[in-house]
Amino acid sequence: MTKLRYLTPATAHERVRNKELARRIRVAVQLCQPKNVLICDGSKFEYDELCAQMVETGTLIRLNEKLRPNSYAARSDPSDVARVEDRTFICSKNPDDVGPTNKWMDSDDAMTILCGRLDGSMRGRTMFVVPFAMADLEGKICQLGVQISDSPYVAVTKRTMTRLGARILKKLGPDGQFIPCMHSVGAPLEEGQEDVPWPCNETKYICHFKDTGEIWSVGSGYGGNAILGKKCLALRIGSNIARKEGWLAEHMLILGLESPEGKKIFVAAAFPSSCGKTNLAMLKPPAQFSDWKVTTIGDDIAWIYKGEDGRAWAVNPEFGFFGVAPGTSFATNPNAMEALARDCIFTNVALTDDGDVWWEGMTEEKPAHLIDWLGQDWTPDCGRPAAHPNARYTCPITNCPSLDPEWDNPNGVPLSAILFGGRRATTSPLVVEANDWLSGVFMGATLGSETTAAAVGVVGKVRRDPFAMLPFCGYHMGRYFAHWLKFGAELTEQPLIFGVNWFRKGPDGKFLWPGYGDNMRVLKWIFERTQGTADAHPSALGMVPSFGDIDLTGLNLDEAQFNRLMNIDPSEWRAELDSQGELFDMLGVEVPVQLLERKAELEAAFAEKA
Ligand code: SAT
Ligand code: MN
Repeated sequence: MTKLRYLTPATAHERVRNKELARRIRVAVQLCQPKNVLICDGSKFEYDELCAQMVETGTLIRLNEKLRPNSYAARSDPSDVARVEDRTFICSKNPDDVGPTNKWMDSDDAMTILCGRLDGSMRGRTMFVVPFAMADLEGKICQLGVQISDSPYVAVTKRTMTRLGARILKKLGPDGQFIPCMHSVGAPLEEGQEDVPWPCNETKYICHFKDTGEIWSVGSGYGGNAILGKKCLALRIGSNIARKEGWLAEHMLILGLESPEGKKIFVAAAFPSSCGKTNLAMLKPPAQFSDWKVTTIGDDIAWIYKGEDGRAWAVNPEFGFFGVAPGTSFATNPNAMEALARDCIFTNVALTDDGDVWWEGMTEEKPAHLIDWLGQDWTPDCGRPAAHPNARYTCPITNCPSLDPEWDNPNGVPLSAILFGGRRATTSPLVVEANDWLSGVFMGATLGSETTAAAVGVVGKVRRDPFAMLPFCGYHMGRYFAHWLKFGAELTEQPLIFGVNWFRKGPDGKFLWPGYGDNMRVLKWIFERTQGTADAHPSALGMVPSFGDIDLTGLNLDEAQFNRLMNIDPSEWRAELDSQGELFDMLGVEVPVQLLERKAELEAAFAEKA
């Protein structure tokens, strides 16, 4: 029988040909003192074995094989349920490198703290060495990383979320460079000590070393805190690499949009975490648009570069989805529901009595009894949510029925449009087309959104979230704006830029726009704008559709309601510009002067008439 090949810590590094990786393994072993070492090959056998072990230890619960084949549920520690922005640091020698929107720490101080926290932190545990690639190995901007982790949950999740395994080590060769990612849950097991299902540490540090490109995370096993290829590498370190190399690392979905005539465009869209990126990426057009096709390339991250043809090309560096479960249903996102039918790991969802999963919004009728995400009995009248609002699924991208045939093209896809969207109850209209790249960049730079459960903290408060990158831009935000302007100026054909808001509410507090599949109507107008076939009229913010320009057939939405959805209210915008000004003031002299000029232009347009 085949077995996982655990290595003796002291000699594990000898099994690795890459010299730098061997050195790092040796150092990590000395520092963290694991029980043994496993170099992950990314095989299905390895995945199944590690999952089986986690079932034994209680970290995973195997779901009913008939209802949810090859799938598991995990319950995290209640203190470890989301990204922790106030424990996330960009470390460098110079505080000015990271700007006021990031938490800075001196890199030497950070290393001293981290080494202290990691000292003996893997005692009694296996140290997994996980070689992975972000983006296709043949692609120009593919980045290789190696994550060292003491979490088997992280090791298996990374197999779903990244291109993982032996071929990465082969590609690295003896001298190849990679991004080192060091991770520990920070919960050593002493001799005879019983383990808990979700080991973690109350004290968390997620550190990005700007000067060396390393990532070190200790204390958490959840999502972006622990799956270090995602926000840490693909965005925070990625944005630094992108700036140096002249491309963009963005918090964006990528979708394909094909008209009934067979004309196809590709669109990228930035929304803050938990604002419906996955739903838009997998949108299923409503019945009257069934001759339109929406296809999925990515749901969270886009790396955008200038192609040889001078256009902006985008790749999804990921390999799977780590999506928000609550709210996902056959009504809101049927493609996701099909993708989740098998091969998934669910975290912090509720369990049904027949061994399946459930979360708020999955079905209209709530089950009569569940085990909630805390492991407690749950009934509809108990007054607690059954799933945590940031409960997530991990699912292979290839499960997705709307997957675009180009999803793994190493060159990516050429973009015709870029969307910026926030969650705004007021102020922002359903859709606006920027007049040019500069006003589009201004839209991105001043994006605001109500906070969600994806990060620990208050939910529902409007905060500025430039480019939906506030928690993910690994350097000074003002310089990032300048980088966007420069990138656009170098393109020979720029994508059109649009601002969208699916979340506007009426005075009764109800959403004015149905959203979900009906967003197809807005996508169709955007498609037609890229082809020059849809009408629009100028407004202070940019080109906007009039009633009749967006196809509303079959929707019960009259002209007055449409106008409310599209309303650009000068007094709301004066307040909005003031709030945008606070962000610009905070970023100081680094804000490109063109953006300040654009702001002045808008201020003049919205000024109170004397
Ligand atoms: O960063 S996570 O991967 O935990 C999820 C998100 O915030 O989008
Ligand atoms: Mn995200």
